Amino acid sequence: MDDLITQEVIDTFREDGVVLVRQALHPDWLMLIEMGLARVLGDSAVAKHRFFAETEGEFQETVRNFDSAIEIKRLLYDSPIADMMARLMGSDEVWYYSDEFFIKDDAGCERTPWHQDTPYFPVAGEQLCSVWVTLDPLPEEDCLEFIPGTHKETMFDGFNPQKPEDPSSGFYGEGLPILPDIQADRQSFNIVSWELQPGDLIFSSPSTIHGGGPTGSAARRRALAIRCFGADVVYATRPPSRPTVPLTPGLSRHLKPGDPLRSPWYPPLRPVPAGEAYGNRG
Ligand SMILES: O=C(O)CCC(=O)C(=O)O
Repeated sequence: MDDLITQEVIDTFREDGVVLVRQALHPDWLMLIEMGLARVLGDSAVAKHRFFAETEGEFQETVRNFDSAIEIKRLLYDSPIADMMARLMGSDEVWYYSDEFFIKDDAGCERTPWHQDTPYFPVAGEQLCSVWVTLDPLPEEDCLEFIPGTHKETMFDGFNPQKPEDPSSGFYGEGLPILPDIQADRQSFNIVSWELQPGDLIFSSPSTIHGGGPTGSAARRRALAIRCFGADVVYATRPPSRPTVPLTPGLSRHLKPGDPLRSPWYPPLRPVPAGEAYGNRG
């Protein structure tokens, strides 16, 4: 793992808030993700959120698959993903925050609007890390796109998932500035993206501004994002008009702003708890 997460990769992650590591995931782990995706798609109890539901460009998202798919849970305990995140964040301890499938399973699916993730999360701190992996080969224009360096700048309001075509309405509609219309003025921003193969991993800060490519030339774009945090992350509030994402009822009854983000909603991944480790099963 040290040969993949080199000091140069760590420096880029911290400076730019995004870094690509090619062929970092063995096909076994891709198979596990594919099995997890099949399980959540076939499970009628798992809520599927549909974006752009009224248009041909509809795509689906499912969040916190860790709870409903054993494959995603095993991926997080058994694969090197959490170890890579530990190195990138500089934290020996790693907690799970959330995971999300983004399923664009046809040509003509829309873009995921430009946004940051941290406005939706009740968190503050530096040791935050997301990873994004595609199960399908993607041309550069269909990849997840990023604006490096923006993790150190303003936190903007998110887009409203019920109105993704209108980013100007905001998620909370109060308390945070509205993101500029990046898509309408792309040439004014330093946008980066890559041609990708399954197994390539994009690590980013959830505060880095990003937006998801459509399915133009690639008819299929099935991606998994995982978000984790390290020891310096604390509970923080967000504007009260909407709950944070994913829903965590009761969290605010137990934590006050500035408390370390410790709760059963966020299980520890590293060090691997004894009951989840290979070789410790009695
Ligand atoms: O894959 C996409 O289109 C969106 C991904 C995303 O927004 C994320 O991983 O936070």
